[in-house]
Amino acid sequence: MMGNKLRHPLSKYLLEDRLPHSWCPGCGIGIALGSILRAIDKKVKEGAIDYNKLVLVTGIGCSARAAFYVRFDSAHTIHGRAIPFASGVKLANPSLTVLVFGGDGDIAGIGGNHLIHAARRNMDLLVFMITNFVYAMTGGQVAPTTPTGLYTTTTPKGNPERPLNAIKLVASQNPNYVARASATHPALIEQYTYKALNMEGFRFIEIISMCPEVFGRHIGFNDPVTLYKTLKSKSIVKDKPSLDESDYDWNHGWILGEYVLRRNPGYLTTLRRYEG
Ligand SMILES: Cc1ncc(C[n+]2csc(CCOP(=O)(O)OP(=O)(O)O)c2C)c(N)n1
Repeated sequence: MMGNKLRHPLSKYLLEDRLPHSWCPGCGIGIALGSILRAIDKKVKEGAIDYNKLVLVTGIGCSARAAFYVRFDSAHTIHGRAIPFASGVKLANPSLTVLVFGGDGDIAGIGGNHLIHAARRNMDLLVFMITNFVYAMTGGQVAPTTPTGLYTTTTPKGNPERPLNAIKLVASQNPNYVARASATHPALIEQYTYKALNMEGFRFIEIISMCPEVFGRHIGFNDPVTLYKTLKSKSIVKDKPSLDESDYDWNHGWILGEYVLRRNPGYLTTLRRYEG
């Protein structure tokens, strides 16, 4: 039994009996989740959100396992379908704060169609997409986000495709908030989450993340620290970047920042107007 003094500051939000978690040493998913939980904790302490009304919905993948570890309502659904499941939760009980957390394959690959339409509807969800550039859980296959030219287990001669820019894709619809953060910059994840938590409408935060095992190791990084430092050096923070600056490639890296901030009515507000 641990005394209160030794409890982790985020214990309230984590099912500690499920630990240790399944993420590899050096993986960025835990850093991302920790930063999100710190932002939630601030909001809960300020009385801006109700801890008892938090819901986390995930699909399938390493990132999606976050649903196993949080100590509030969560649903671990099927691959690519976290957004429609979460939309149903929000529509059934609009008083809930509904979060979606998933990998780039889950959210923008198999679930890409749902991503577009939830953004188009300005559905009242906060979606976090972990971009680790591969399908990690299944062994490092090419993902829609894999930078051109990189080795993956299914592109042994290099990825011939250009990566999907989820920032531009989501922004082209009707979302209220679009930002890109990185597990190499946890304070930014916390800051953007804090800002987006109480907004209505569709909010999308892409989080670039380290997968040392089936991404880093496969492209020649022998230890997680070197991969971390490399991703950090490729992450440029910018104040109000333009959407044209959101394209990325492995050589030039990527711009972190807030790409879209609007205060349009969310889906539920719009729906109520139609229902009179
Ligand atoms: C319908 C369906 N297709 C394929 C799979 C196999 N599968 C499980 S996890 C996964 C990849 C997950 O990758 P990503 O969403 O990027 O998450 P990560 O593991 O990188 O966090 C795949 C293809 C599945 N479970 N269900």
